Amino acid sequence: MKATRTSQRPEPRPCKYLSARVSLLALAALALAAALLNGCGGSGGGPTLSPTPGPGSGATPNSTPGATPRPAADEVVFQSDRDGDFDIYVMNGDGTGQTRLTNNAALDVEPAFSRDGRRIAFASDRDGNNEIYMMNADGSGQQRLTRNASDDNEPTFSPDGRSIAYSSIRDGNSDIYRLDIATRREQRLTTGEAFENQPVFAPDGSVIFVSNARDRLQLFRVQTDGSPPVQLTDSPGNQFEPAISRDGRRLAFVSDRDGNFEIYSANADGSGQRRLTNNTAPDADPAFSPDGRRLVFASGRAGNFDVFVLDLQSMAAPVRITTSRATERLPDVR
Ligand SMILES: [Ca+2]
Ligand SMILES: [Ca+2]
Ligand SMILES: [Ca+2]
Ligand SMILES: [Ca+2]
Repeated sequence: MKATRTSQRPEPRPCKYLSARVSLLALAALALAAALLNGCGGSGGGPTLSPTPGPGSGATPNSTPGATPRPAADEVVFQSDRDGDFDIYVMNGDGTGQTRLTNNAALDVEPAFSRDGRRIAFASDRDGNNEIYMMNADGSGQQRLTRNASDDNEPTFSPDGRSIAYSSIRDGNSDIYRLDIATRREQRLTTGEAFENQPVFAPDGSVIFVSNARDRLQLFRVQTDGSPPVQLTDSPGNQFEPAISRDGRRLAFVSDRDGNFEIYSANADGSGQRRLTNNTAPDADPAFSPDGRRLVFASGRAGNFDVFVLDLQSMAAPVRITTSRATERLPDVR
């Protein structure tokens, strides 16, 4: 989620990470909204606190019978520019214990936990352009995984932790690639002239992503066996920033169909869409908790981007777990 963004602010670096993500949005004539979404050049939205989904909008992910629900204290990884440039941070699920994992003047963005929670993949331009990196969950052992002159962004671990999917503009427009971590062999998963980005690995090993192949942004799914992508949504407006629950049954994503960025849920095939947020500020970056009962996301509803937690069962008002006036975005949960 991220290449040369559409920021109108003078300082380019804090917004550069949004390149690939914003290039899609710009194509969709969403430059202004994208700027708001990115927290670049916009106020981040109004101060509304109304989370209120309408009746029937509560998503109730299926849970495994007999499974012990994880406590609310899942760990959340996110990106913040609170110390002057974007770095990766972690915190407890209630917002306590916020700790910086990367510490340099480069952009360190787009963190994603491995399924076992032991590693974090992220993108950084510390070596000159955006590359995919991996580190242990405590920030140690940082290593570069890609090495080329184009921007590589939006890493997501495969369910077995052996590969990472990501977006790259190395072939002229943004496409989805997969990297085998052990061999460093790379596989291109999408082709063609459309822009594909924002990949997330599903539990079955397929990859869900965003494409403008059908004019607007819609969600697609592609297998890694070379078969063509399957379109999941054909909805009004633009659909982007997908997330999938660990049982593979539920999607969450962002859509602008109702006039601003709201978070929606759907079944894995794109059916049964429901709006989960309803306010004038941008709501973005959804990620499911491991038990599927909560959604962590970023919202500008407090005047700048912060991380919030939404209980999908009670659908009570989301809880804000960061309070910095800086930009906190792209949370992931373990
Ligand atoms: Ca940094
Ligand atoms: Ca690169
Ligand atoms: Ca909103
Ligand atoms: Ca903030």
